[in-house]
Amino acid sequence: MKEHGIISHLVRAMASEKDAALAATPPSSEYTPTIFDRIINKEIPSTVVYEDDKVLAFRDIAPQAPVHILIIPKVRDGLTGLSKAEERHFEILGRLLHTAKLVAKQEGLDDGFRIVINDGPKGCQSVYHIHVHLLGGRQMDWPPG
Ligand code: TR5
Repeated sequence: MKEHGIISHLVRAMASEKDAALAATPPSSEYTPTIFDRIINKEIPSTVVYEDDKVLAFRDIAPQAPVHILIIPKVRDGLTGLSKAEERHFEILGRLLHTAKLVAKQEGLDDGFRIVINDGPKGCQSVYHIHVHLLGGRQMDWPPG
């Protein structure tokens, strides 16, 4: 990804989630890199809270709750979003959710937490590398906006 692309991406991350999602371009191919590739490769710093050979969990740059962590697969394998999930992804999808549970425990979210997976423009997705949002540390509302 070119530098100007990264900067505009960062600026979008600072805007509202909805604005960022509407400005985001779904990838032209399943191989189009995203900002998360650079975070995985440690080319861009992030606050990592959990890492193993398959997944990475790091703090969201624009937290929507006292605890806001993103859990992502290190290899995207076509999973730009949940809507692209196929049978070969069953294991990594389970791993993402299980990691969310582990990290919730690690963060002391014993009274509850929320998991969010945004998909596509109407689902407010702004980064096309599947990710699970783990939100906690405050009372959540229902329905979500
Ligand atoms: O909108 P969706 O569901 O696609 O979630 C993408 C999330 O990535 C948003 O909550 C953003 O705040 C978050 N984000 C975006 C960037 C970023 C990040 N979290 C940590 N570090 C980040 N860097 C360094 N750069 C971003 N552009």
